Amino acid sequence: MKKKALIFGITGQDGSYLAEFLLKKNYIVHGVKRRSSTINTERVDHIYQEPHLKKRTFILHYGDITDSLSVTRLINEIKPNEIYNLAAQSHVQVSFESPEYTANADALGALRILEAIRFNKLEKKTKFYQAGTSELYGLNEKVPQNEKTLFHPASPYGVAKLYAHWITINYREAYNMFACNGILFNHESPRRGETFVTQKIVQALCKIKLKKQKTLFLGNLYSKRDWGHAKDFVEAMWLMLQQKNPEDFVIATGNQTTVKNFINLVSKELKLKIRWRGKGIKERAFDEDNNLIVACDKTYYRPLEVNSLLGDAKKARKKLNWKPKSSLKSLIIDMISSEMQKY
Ligand code: NAP
Ligand code: F7E
Repeated sequence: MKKKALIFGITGQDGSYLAEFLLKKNYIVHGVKRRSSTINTERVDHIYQEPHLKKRTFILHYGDITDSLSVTRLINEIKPNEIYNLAAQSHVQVSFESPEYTANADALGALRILEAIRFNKLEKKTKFYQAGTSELYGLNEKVPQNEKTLFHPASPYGVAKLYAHWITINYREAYNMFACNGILFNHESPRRGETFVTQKIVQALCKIKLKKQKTLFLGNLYSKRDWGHAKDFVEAMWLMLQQKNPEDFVIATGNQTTVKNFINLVSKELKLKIRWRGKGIKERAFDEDNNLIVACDKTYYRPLEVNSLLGDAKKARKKLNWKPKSSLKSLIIDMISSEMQKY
């Protein structure tokens, strides 16, 4: 019998890669999409067209992680073997503007799924994956960060995800459920949302190269992130649910880069020669003809910044036999080539 997976957050970056991955593994994939006034299924629409995937079973349902009834009903109808909770208001800066909604979706969303598994008496059948985050480490800059590093979240997003992390452990310990947290460091791809910094930089510099945009405005250029490729990271989610026992795992590349260096790397790939001048919010980059290419804008600074994230994924390497396949350079090339194809 084919296994059934249910993905909350199927229309997002990770949801779309995970759906492709599970379909290739012969799962029946169910996904939950939200009602929206514009089409929000662009990241998964191709699944119906791709010859190697289209014969597989892929079903989308309407639902919302803030709506217990829809969550409970879907889990009851589908009775999945595996549930992946990737649904979230996932933008850290936006979480400062919409803290209550972020808590409702990102913290209580996990609880609603866990409780629905219990309510439907599926504790023995259904395994649960919770999309945890390196944002849990927040102000704890002791690097590299691993499963034992203390959490100190620095945003309403991070605090909401802390609740989701612990409620997942609580249901595992109290009800013996197969529930795991993946503590995933930043992962990007051509499908990354346009307001996250890597995609914003790639899209703007491609447009600047093609003379379709003049200047890219950003916030803090000096935060350091451990950026991997989303395609590699979704495999780790699945591997966690194939283990004998449920455990939590850090998933990361183990390499750290500043936002400024990411700009330099993208510029290099695009053969855009840029030179930096000034300091702090006045720091700017110019091209050879002295055109302003990058400038800082206080709109993009956060009330509190997470300065340094660097993951230690030794446990995943050892127990899941997982390691990233993509380098930062190949991630950047992938993102640039996908962006350039649009023109
Ligand atoms: P994403 O692209 O922002 O996708 C989020 C998904 O959640 C979308 O499908 C979105 O639907 C859905 N969603 C949001 N609110 C919802 C609600 N109320 N009900 C149902 N669905 C809802 O995020 P991602 O990068 O794929 O990340 C996936 C998960 O991993 C998220 O939980 C994120 O917090 C976490 N995470 C991400 C990273 C990373 O670097 N990417 C790292 C660590 C953890 P719409 O398409 O309709 O908006
Ligand atoms: O910011 C700085 C910003 O929004 C990265 C989410 O997937 O990963 C992501 O959260 C850094 C920050 O990602 C701009 O201040 C500068 O220091 O791309 P980001 P994030 O905040 O690290 C974690 C692991 C998640 O779990 C989240 O869901 O870049 N930065 N200038 C900027 N960031 C943005 N977005 N826009 C700027 O203009």
